[in-house]
Amino acid sequence: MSKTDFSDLTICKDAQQMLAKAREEGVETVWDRKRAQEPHCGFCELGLSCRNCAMGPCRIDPFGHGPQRGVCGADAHVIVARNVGRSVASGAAAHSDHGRDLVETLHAIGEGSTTDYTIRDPEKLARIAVELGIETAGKDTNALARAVSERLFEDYGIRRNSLAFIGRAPQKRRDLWKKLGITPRGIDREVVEMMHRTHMGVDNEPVNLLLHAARVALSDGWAGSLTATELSDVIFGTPTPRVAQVNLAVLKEDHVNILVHGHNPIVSEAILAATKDPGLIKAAKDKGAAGINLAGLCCTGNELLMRQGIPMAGNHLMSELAIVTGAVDLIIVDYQCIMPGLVTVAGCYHSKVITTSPKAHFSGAEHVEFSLDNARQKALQAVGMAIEAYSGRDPKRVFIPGSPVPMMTGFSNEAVIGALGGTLTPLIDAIKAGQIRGAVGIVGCNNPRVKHDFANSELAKELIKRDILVLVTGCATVSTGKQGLLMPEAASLAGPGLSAVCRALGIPPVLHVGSCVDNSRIMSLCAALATTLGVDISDLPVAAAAPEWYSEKAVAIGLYAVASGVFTVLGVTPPVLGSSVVAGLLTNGLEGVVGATFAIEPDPCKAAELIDARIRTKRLALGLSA
Ligand code: XCC
Ligand code: SF4
Repeated sequence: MSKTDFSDLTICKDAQQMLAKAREEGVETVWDRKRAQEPHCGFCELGLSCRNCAMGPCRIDPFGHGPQRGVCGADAHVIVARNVGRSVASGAAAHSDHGRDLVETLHAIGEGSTTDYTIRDPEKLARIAVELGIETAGKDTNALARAVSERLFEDYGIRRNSLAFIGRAPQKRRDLWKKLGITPRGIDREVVEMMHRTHMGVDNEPVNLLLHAARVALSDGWAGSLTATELSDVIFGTPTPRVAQVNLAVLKEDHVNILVHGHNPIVSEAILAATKDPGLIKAAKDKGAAGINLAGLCCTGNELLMRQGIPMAGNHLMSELAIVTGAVDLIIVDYQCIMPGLVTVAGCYHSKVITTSPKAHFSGAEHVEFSLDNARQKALQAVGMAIEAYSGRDPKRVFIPGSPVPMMTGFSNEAVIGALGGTLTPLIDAIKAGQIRGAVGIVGCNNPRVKHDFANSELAKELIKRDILVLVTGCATVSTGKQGLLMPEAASLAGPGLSAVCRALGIPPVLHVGSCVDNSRIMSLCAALATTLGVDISDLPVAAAAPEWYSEKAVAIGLYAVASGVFTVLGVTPPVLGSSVVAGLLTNGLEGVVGATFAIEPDPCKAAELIDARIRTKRLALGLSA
């Protein structure tokens, strides 16, 4: 049982208060369900179980007393490697299928078959067209939209020699991928090939399996996710810096409260537009509300936050607790990271859950299917349902804790380079001078196995102290935002060099660069830095960390970072320790192959030390001060 103040489960006051309320009201949360699962299966934790075929399921005894092979004869190394491969395939598929939805949206805009979406950044569309080698002369924006989307569709299905954006990676890196035979050829192709290889009796050599896992991950990082980011910018606008707010207090007691949850801005942007509809605002007022309030959760929240400054109610582990406030009238979801338990929690209150994607139905939720030709109308309908639900709210059960924390957002690469005067030179100079010793992307999730938000925010604090610039995406954004680290004032927590740079530019020492797919922004920035310096990404004083990761998408992100040359620290042990070959390759052997590895370190202070040591080594190798 946890302490009654719940401070052992989460560092966030708003979460602690909602956990107390949930306990009082008999509402089960993710932490209760996790406890009910303990102890977790030891075979699965080590990656030693397999159910890939009906001769099994099988498991390998890690102590050597029981079976050492599955029924088919697969040993521990093959089983663990196959399991890693399938996780990477699932994660890459999730990001990339999200990207595909944006390609389809761009195509529909170009064809004129949707009028519910437009192109807000035609200059970026034109830049991408040039990058992809598309003739732009004489083409209007719609023609460019068609041409770009048609080229990007080919990254999914058709076999080409190379992916559209692969040219962004430094030449040295591309040469290395080629030498290793892991240049990604197509998004769907690499995922499908992984499913093929992990079928019984196909690829039974762990190193070969892991190399393909790297190829799958690269197709995510340099194609699927990158496509999602770039086209979201084209369609919904490239983010620019602005101040917004975060935590549960962004909910408003006297408003109709709508939360968007999921990943794809296609639905959440339509909802945002609908909340501004004068007829609906009037309808809300007629019901006694002061207005309609929209806030985000998880990555679709990050998408709206980055581009529109819409406040964030919380991250992954806050999604159920947001409903426990009793103030959420509607939660509208697209896909990914939406816990099925959300529907049960909503059932304890008046809150309505609406699903929107044909790919993501939830038992117990209402389904309002969005498509490109009905998005505006469906969004109006959904907001109307929120207003209806508001009438059923029980004011006696409403408790919104605390007050909102301000946070800066919107640091797209375009915005960063713009703020630096149009080139990377000032950033490179600051790195050379040691004012900024290096940069680290803290990415991803929460996991109830880790004290909520603790590892994400402590690691950020430890790094900025050491003059290491931090870039955050996904759920780590909310963790660090709630601690005040995303405001320029946080410069006072940074080391002297970083602090001076932040003060000069008026920026925070922790920059919000977007959602999970926007980790591709970090890769593109690393690539641009490496290319400018004439080195490979693995030569840069950079690292990545996923202190509280839970998702298969995080596995794909971690692996594309490593395969691109970025040292990556995981705070949660992945299920690989059952194979010395797989664990050894991931945490050591890959260094000699791709110039980077994973490290596993749950303690954020020790993780910061590992990263610091790495950055020191890389700086010295570049002939810079440590
Ligand atoms: Fe999901 Fe993207 Fe993880 Fe948050 S961070 S829990 S994947 S919402 Ni990407
Ligand atoms: Fe067992 Fe092999 Fe089938 Fe896996 S693939 S379940 S190890 S027989």
